[in-house]
Amino acid sequence: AMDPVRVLVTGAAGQIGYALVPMVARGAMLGPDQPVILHMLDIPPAAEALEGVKMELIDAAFPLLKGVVATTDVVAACTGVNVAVMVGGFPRKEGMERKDVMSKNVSIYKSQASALEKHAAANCKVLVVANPANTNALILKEFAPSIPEKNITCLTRLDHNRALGQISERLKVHVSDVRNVIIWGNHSSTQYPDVSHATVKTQGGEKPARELVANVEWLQGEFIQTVQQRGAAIIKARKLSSALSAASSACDHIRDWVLGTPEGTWVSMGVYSDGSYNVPAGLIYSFPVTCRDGEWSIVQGLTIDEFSRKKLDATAEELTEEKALAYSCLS
Ligand code: NAX
Repeated sequence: AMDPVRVLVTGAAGQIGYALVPMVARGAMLGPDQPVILHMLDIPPAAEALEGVKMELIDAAFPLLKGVVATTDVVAACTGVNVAVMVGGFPRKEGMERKDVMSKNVSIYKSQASALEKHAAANCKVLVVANPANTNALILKEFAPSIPEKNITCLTRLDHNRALGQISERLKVHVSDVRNVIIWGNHSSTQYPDVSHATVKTQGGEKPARELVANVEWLQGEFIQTVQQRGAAIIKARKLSSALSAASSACDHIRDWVLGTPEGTWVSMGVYSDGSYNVPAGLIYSFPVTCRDGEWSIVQGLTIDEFSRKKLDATAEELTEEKALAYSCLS
């Protein structure tokens, strides 16, 4: 029998946490044969709700779930974890300055970085979901210098999946027949959903999505805006932000990272930039990646046209500003 993998979910008493923990316990993140032990962290005001989630996990009698740790103690939460999904954070409330929200999250991610560095299992893989996701991941990386930078990522898979969904709806094809869209940059409204290299499986073979859509205006306009603004559209409709789709995408992100991407398919992940595609090194930026043997690598050699170049640069610029703002919160 396989040893259980310990999966940390922070902010586990929140909306995304509530959707995510049963998915992990059912094997959607690490596969249908992989036993798991869930570590759930939240803050004291949410301790009772967190205990309720633990009760429900017990009541669901998941065969793969070998244990549950529900705690408000960061050290207990981080000890021995192999995968850490960081969903907890400080939300932006009405009337709050960007800098104030940043400053709260910088201090949370700084202290959780230290706890992970000291207590997580060697080679722990980290996924930051909480906003500002790219910059929280960057802070986590800076304050956990002994965790390899390859192990620290942020979630843009939800945006990636949203882009697949929009192409599938437009062409009336199944979403699993669409692949290789790209989300470049920040998980924010400056992200660039790019279909330049996307393909669609048809009866006549694989065709470029651009050719099938055959409407550059839509692809460069409404499509991009719909993906960029999808989070806001969900809030408007549900009066709550995306939760099940965020949880499902977090599972996709970790699953592909650990178990590998299918041959010929790439996915989008926020990773530490090495300067590929002339994106400034030292940002956590979303790139197209393939994964193998538990490691991601940035897909190289894609052509970037002038339209795309501007979009890649604009979202990089925003991330550079966010990085400066985060650093100004440290002093
Ligand atoms: P909720 O407010 O429902 O849940 C957040 C939970 O985190 C709460 O239970 C809160 O008590 C807890 N928390 C706060 N500070 C904490 C700390 N220091 N340690 C541990 N837990 C802490 O928000 P939810 O809708 O679940 O969203 C969570 C985060 O995901 C938000 O930051 C949100 O902006 C972000 N999102 C990111 C997405 C992405 O694609 N990267 C998409 C969905 C989502 O909007």
